[in-house]
Amino acid sequence: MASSQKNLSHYDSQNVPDGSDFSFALVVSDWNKEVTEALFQGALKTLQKHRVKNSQIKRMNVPGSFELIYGAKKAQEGNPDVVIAIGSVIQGATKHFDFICHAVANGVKDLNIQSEVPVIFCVLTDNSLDQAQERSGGKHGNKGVEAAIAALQMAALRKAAL
Ligand code: DLZ
Repeated sequence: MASSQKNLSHYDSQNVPDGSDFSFALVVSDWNKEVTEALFQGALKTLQKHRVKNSQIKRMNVPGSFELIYGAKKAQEGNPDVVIAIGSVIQGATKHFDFICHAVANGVKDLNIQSEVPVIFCVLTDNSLDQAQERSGGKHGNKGVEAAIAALQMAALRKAAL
């Protein structure tokens, strides 16, 4: 179902791994700051709610979503359990949108292949600021919350015995 039809941030807390032994690095893009800050706050509060210690949450800012790739790579070097890359790309009049969206999605995909530290893709790719606001604390929830849940699940998966 398309996210336009429901709030994707509803989840069952009982099924989320306890975060008290995990560490996270959140890399936040400055472009469309109002949106990325709301995504960051959603992720931060969700990690805290699931008992991640403040001392185990690091934040790093980068200028734009394109720089999330380098920022996330740098964050992986600190060996947190999981990195969350947070950005908001909004369609403009040119093809810039497509290039940035593809680059950051592929860059994050490559980092997941190359490193043991998973990187969660918390990058909104919207047609308008309204759409971005609806997904960063508006009627369709907050993608930052969903990213934090995914990060907790990946941290638990990483530590699980196979
Ligand atoms: C240049 C640019 C444009 C036009 N739009 C966005 C955007 O909507 N969201 C975003 O995160 N970044 C944007 N940027 C900046 C690029 O991501 C990048 O920071 C610059 O091209 C410098 O490498």
